[in-house]
Amino acid sequence: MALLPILRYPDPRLNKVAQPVQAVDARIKALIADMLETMYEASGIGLAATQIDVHERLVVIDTSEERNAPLVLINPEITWLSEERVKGDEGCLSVPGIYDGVERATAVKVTALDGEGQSRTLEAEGLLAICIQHELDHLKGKVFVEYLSPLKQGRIKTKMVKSLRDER
Ligand code: K1U
Ligand code: ZN
Repeated sequence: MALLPILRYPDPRLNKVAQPVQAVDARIKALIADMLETMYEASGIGLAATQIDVHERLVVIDTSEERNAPLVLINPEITWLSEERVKGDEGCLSVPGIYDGVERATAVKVTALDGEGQSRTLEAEGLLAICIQHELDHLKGKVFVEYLSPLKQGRIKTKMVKSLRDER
């Protein structure tokens, strides 16, 4: 297994649209293992393949307190979003240190393949529903800060570019 580098906003590769996974084969299974290791090491609750510069429809999630309930979604599609909405603070491993409010559906239904290539449907609410919407946005090339005002986006971009420069 390996830790994978996570792209940092405003890297334009975060805006690429992911393509469907063609086969759940040994390459995809190895990628899932690496993505889970990377997500746990970064203390995240989710990670989309886009964030590690792989533009295929694959996300890993674990919103459990115990960090022992990995969820793998391959070629996920949201089939239903609740009308009820909630605005809550989100973070992103690609935008470290930034938390801000985004309005999301409180519940979703999703279809996807699991890590063995089996077809699954899932109903989610609470943090899991929010995380699924956030991760599926990554697959569409959308980062959560792009829901914020142009003024906030500009400030966040400046802060991220500065902190990347300072790290180098
Ligand atoms: O996509 C990502 O970068 C992962 C992201 C997922 C996410 C967090 C919060 C709301 C929606 C989606 C994170 O894991 S951010 C980091 C984090 O540690 C965290 C933030 C809020 C709750 C729990 C964990
Ligand atoms: Zn994110």
